[in-house]
Amino acid sequence: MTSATGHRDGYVPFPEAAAREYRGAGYWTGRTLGDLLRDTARNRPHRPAVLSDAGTRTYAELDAAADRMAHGLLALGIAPGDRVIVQLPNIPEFATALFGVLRAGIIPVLTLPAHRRAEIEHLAALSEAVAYLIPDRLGDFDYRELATTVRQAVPSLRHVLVAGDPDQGSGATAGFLALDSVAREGDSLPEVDPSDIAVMLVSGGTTGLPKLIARTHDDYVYNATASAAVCELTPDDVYLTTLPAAHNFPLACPGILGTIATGGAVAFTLDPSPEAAFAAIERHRVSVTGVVPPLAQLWSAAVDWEDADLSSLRLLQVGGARLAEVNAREVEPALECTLQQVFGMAEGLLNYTRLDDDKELVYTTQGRPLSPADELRVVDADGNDVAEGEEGELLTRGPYTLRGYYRAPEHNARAFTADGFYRSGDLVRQLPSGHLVVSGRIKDVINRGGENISCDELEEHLLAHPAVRHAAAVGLPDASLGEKACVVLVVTGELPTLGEIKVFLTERGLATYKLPDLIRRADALPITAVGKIDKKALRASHS
Ligand code: OOB
Repeated sequence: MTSATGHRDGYVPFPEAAAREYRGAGYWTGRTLGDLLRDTARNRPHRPAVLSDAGTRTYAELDAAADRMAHGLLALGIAPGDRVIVQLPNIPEFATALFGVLRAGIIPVLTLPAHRRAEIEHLAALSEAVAYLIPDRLGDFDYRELATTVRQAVPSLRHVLVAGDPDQGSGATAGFLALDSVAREGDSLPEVDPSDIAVMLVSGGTTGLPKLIARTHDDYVYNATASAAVCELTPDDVYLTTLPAAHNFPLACPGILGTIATGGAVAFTLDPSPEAAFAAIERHRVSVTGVVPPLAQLWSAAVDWEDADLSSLRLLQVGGARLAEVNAREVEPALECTLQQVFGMAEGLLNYTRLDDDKELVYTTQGRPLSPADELRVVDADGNDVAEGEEGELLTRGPYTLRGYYRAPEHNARAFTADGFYRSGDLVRQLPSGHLVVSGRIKDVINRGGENISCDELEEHLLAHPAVRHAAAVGLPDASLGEKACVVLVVTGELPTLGEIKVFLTERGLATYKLPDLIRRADALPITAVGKIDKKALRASHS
C-alpha cells in the first residue's frame, strides 16, 4: 500500500516572481473562497443566497450551514488539505457542501454527475481522496452502488456521505452517512492559506485519463470576481446553474462563486431542457445563466412553443464549444437578452465578449481575455509566433492559469513550454481588438456539444474489447452537437453493434457522455508519414 502524501505533493505552484507580481498588481487579494460567502453574509445577511422549490436560503443561513458542515467534516477526522471527491448534481446542497468543505480547508475534487467508475476510481486514487460525496440517486442511476464499488477499489476512501438517503437497503452501504447528519456546531475553523489549493477541477482531457487541475484560492477568487465584473453582476442578479455545477463555467465564470461574491442569488435546475429551465427562469426571476451551444440553439427555438415569462433574463452566456455564427445571431431576438460568447478552459484562461462590444464581434468571435495580465501567444507547428491575425495554436500564461497538472510530471513536460505557457491545443486567430476566433484544434479530443472526450481514453477502452484489433475515435460534424463521436474499428470476426459497444463501455465504467454515436468498420486504419493514425483522413472518409 502506498502511504498517503501531502496535498501539495505533485502540485506545480506559480513561480515566486509571478506570484509577487500578481499580488502587487492587485489580481490576487489574499481572500479565500470561503471569505467570499463570509463577506457577503456580513454585508447582506438577509438577502437571498440560494433559491429553490423548497424555499429561500439567506446569506446568513447559508453561511451558518457552511460552518456547521465544516465542523462536521472535521469532526469525522477529515483534515485540512485532505481531498474529497464531490459528485453532487445541481441541487441547493451543492452550495452548502462546497462551502462547508472549503471552510474546513478540505480540497474538493469536483467531478461531474455523468462520471462513472472508470473516472471516479482514477480521480480518487490519484488524489488519495478520503471521502466521497454523492446524491442517493439521479434518474435511474444509484450513486450508492457506484460508491460501493469505488470504495472497494480505493482504500484511502474512508467516508461516503450521501445527500439524501444513505441506506440502499442491501447492507452494502453500511457506514455511509447522510450528508446533513454530519453538520454540527463548533468553535473555530482552521486558517486557510489563500495561496494554497482551493479546488481541483477535472480537465476536459487531451490524452489518456482525465487530469486534475489544482486551482488556488487566490487564482480562483480572481477568476470568479473578475468574471462577475465583466458580466456586470449586481446584488439584484439571479444566476441559474443550468450546466453541471462542478464545471468551471457554471461554478466560477462568474457562475455560483461570482454570484455569491457579488451578493446575488443562485438557483439550480437539474434539467436544462427548455421546459424545465424556462420554468425555473420564470419562477426565480433569473437574470443570468450559461449554456453550451446546442442548448442555446434549442432554447432559441423553444420560445415558439414554450410560453414561460423570460423577461427577467438579461444575459445568456454561451461557451464550451464553438457557437456557429447563424446560431449566435438567433439568440438575442429569440430570448430578448444579451448574448455573451465565452471561450474558456478549466486550466484557466477565459475569454468573454463584453456587454458593450460591437454586435458583429459578439456574433463572430469567442471573446477576448478576461485579464490585462493574461499573456497569449499564437504559434505555428514549430512553436514560433505567427504573424498578427494568422491562425496558430493558442498558448497562455497568467494570474489564473495553471502551471502544471496535478501529479502529472511527464504530461506536464509536453503540455507546457519551458517558461510556463500552457499549450491549449486550440487553433485561434486574434483580431486587432484582441478578440479570438476559435478556428479548430490540434489536440485529439472530440467536442460533443461542449463536452470534451479524449480520443486516447476512448480508444484505450475500445481496445480492451476482445474483437477489436485497432480503434480510432474521431469527431464528425453534427448540426446540433457541433461534433458527434464516431469510432472506427478494425475487428476480427463480426463488427459489434453500436448498442453492444455502448454496453461494453458502460460496463467498463466509462462516463455516459463519452459513449460513441456511430460505429464504422475498416480493414485497416490510415497512417500518416510518421506512422500515427491519420485522423484527418479518417474524418474525411467517414463524414
Ligand atoms: C470549458 O472548459 P473545458 O475545460 O471543459 O473545455 C475547454 C476546451 C477549450 O480548450 C476548447 O477546446 C473548448 O473546450 N471550448 C471552446 C469554447 N469554449 C471551450 N471551443 C470553441 N468555442 C468556445 N466558446 O469548456 C469552459 C470553461 C469555462 C468557461 C467556458 C467554457
